[in-house]
Amino acid sequence: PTYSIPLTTTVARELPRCAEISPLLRGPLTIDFNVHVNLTEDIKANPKVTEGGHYKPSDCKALQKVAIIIPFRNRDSHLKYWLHYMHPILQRQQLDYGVYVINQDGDNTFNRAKLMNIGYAESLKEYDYNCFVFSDVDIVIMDDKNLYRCFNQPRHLSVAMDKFGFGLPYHQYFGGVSALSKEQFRRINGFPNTYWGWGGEDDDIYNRIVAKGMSISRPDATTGKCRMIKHNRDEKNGDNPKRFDLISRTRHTMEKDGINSLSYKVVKKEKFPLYVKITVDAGIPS
Ligand code: UDH
Ligand code: NGS
Repeated sequence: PTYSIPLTTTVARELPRCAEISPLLRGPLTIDFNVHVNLTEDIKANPKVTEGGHYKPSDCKALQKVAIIIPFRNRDSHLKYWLHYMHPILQRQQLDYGVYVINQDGDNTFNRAKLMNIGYAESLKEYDYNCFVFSDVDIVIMDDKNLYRCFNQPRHLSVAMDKFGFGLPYHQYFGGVSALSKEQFRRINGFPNTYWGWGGEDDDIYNRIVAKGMSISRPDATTGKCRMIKHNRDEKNGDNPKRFDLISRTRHTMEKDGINSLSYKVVKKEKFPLYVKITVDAGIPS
């Protein structure tokens, strides 16, 4: 008998694991919010980012699958800068990542922590993420060695913000940008859903972490430098008068207020070239 031998064969080859520290990192960066940024140009400048703001290295297997979650409402001008600066950095960090902008629909009081819970839940419907970076839309790191990935302990990344004189405002501060592995997030029952308006939700998350016997991992204050876009107080995000009472009771409330009690409705899901925007009905203050 005669056999025909295929002329080409495709062998599925496993990529090598990416290096522990990416060789593409540059160190300190200039971040300037006065430069002109243009979304169309940024889309062109990031050709390897696929629809929905997803990227993974083509020459090595990323060490983690990272969902980047941005709580959002009416901050398009800030988002433009975030996308402009962060996409190139995240690619140099050799992450397998996706960007999720969780947009609170309507004009009820803002709820940052609940939006971050929603981002966790929604991103997991799309991909098998094992690390979640939660980032304010107005913060950009000044050193690409500050990695947007997860560590053995919950990670705080925005440890030296310009507005705090490049240091922490207080030792327990956990606001701005943070990263938790799926396991760490589940261990603390996610974030509280009950902080409506400004303040305290990040302190509640800190309390949850400590209550579960974990500690905070941080980069040093040089690597951890970052800039925040100056802005005025938003509408419908005034100081939450209940925040001090709430943070005094985290240990009692965290088991029933969190990812296990999360309820919301997706209003719209849009895939843009550099991010996914999920518009949600987060409910009304209780
Ligand atoms: N956010 C929105 N829209 C809002 C409110 C908050 O997108 O209407 C998101 C955004 O990602 C922001 C984050 O939630 O970065 C944190 O909210 P914030 O910016 O209100 O908190 P921050 O501490 O500012 O950055 C507090 C008010 C600053 C007033 C300064 C007056 N000089
Ligand atoms: C604390 C807030 C935090 C807030 C931090 C920094 O007082 O939520 O200030 O705020 N805690 C409480 O109010 C209980 S900032 O200077 O960025 O506006 O993150």
